[in-house]
Amino acid sequence: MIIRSLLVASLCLMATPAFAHVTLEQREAPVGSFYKAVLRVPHGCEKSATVRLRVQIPEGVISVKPMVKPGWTLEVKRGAYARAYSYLHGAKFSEGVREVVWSGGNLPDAFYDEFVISAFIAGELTAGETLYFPVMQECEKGAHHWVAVPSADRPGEKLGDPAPGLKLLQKSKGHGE
Ligand SMILES: [Cu+2]
Repeated sequence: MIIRSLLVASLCLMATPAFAHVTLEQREAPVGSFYKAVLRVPHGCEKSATVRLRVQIPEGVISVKPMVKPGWTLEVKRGAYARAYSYLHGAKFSEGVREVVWSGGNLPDAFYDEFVISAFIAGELTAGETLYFPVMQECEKGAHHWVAVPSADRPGEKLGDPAPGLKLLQKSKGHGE
C-alpha cells in the first residue's frame, strides 16, 4: 500500500507538478479584495472517478459563494468566525460559509474539471502569510485528502498531499473599495 501511494505520488510529481494535484489556479491575492478560487482537479484517486469534493474555507475568507455545477449537488456549511471581519460599505461579518461540498457527480480520472468559489479576502488578514484550503477528494474507490500544510520551521518541505495554498499580498489601492 505505502509503495503504491509513493508510486502514485511520484507519478504525479513527474507529471506537470503545478498541475498534478488539486491546486488553486490563482495562488496569490491581495488582502481586502475579491478572490475567485478556482480549484483544479486534474485526476481522480488511482484512476477512480471523483464523486465528491469537500473544501474547507480558511479563516478570514468571507462572503463565500460557490459556483453551481450541473450534475453535482452543492451544499454549504456555515459557522462562526474567530473574529468579525470588515466587508464593503462598512458591513461586518462574524459568521459565514466554512465548508463547501460538491457531491453526486462523476468526474472520470481521464478528464479534468474546476470547482469555483467566489469570496472576499478580509483586509484584517496579514500580507505575506499563506492561507490553505484543505480539500477532501472522494472517489468511487478511495480518497485523497489534500490537507498537508508545511510546518513553520520547514516551509519548503515536500508534502505528499499538499493543501492548496494562497499567498496573501499587500492590499492594493482600488481593491475591494
Ligand atoms: Cu496529483
